[in-house]
Amino acid sequence: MLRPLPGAARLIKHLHNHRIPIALVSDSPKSNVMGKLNHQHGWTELFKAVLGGDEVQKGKPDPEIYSTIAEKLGAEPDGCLVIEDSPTGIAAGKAAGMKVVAVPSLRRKASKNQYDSADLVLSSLLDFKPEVWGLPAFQDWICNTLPIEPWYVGGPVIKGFGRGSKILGIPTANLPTTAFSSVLSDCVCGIYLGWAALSDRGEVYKMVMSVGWNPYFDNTEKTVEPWLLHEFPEDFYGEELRLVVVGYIRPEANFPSLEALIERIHEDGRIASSALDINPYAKYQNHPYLLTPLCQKDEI
Ligand code: ADP
Ligand code: RBF
Ligand code: MG
Repeated sequence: MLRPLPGAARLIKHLHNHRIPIALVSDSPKSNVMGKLNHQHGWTELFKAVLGGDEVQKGKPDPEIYSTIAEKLGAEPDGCLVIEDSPTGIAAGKAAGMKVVAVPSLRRKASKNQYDSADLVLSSLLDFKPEVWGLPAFQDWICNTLPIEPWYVGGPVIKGFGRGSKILGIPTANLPTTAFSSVLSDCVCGIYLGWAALSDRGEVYKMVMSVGWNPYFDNTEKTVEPWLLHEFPEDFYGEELRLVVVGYIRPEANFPSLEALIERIHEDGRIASSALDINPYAKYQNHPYLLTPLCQKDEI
């Protein structure tokens, strides 16, 4: 079964609750689209119209599919906002005279110029700000953070690029990405907050972490790099690290200087540190995943 993109359910429910008409457009035949939609509980009723590739003469990048859906919605093209992940879809939306927000697919390292004709490129739907487009703003951000469905990852701390402490003065305890490659490929690159534990020590720490390709260093691999907000007297390579990731802060970014990157990471640390004191985040501090010994992990 296909899983919706992070932030998709939140977005369509929000728009529906505010009575903003939404439609689904795809190059695939309508029957395929409906099949997929029916697998997402309660989604079919949220869309005012659905249009499949078999219902128009010309597919994307031709504007026909978007012009047709505007007619079905009884909307003027310049009053429509398209959210697209493909370059041909962006071209179709623009040719139809609509505003287009590009949200490139999660799995690839984005090569930006493919999306240049979009009005805005986002790294994920979590960064979509409806008020920019004259739509009602989300009300679910708390203390500059967005609560997410928690994810749980863990593994032995491995050697990273040897950069965190040396270049930034900020150590990040790298995890082996092979251990949870499916979680990793499904999650949005960005900066997150949560709780961390080194399972042999029986203590839980606040943490803030980056997930992704670190644009400033232009890595070739997607990594998970938590900075534990605690002073440790020594390294802890090889120890079992558990993370419960509870909220999102921002997309990964590039910075004009190393100092600007460092300053922003410290700001992320302050944001995480104060947000984690309150619910819905504080309650996860006691989650059993954090301190359960390895051999019992499968039973949670
Ligand atoms: P690497 O590139 O090998 O990850 P870093 O310079 O990022 O090296 O340092 C990370 C290491 O520093 C961790 O693996 C851990 O052993 C140690 N460390 C000490 N304090 C912390 C902390 N507060 N948060 C994360 N790692 C820490
Ligand atoms: N690297 C980037 O290139 N862009 C970022 O926006 C970014 N944000 C980070 C936020 C946090 C909280 C942390 C801990 C790291 C961040 N880094 C970012 C990653 C940093 O580049 C990484 O720690 C180094 O690559 C060292 O391995
Ligand atoms: Mg590191």
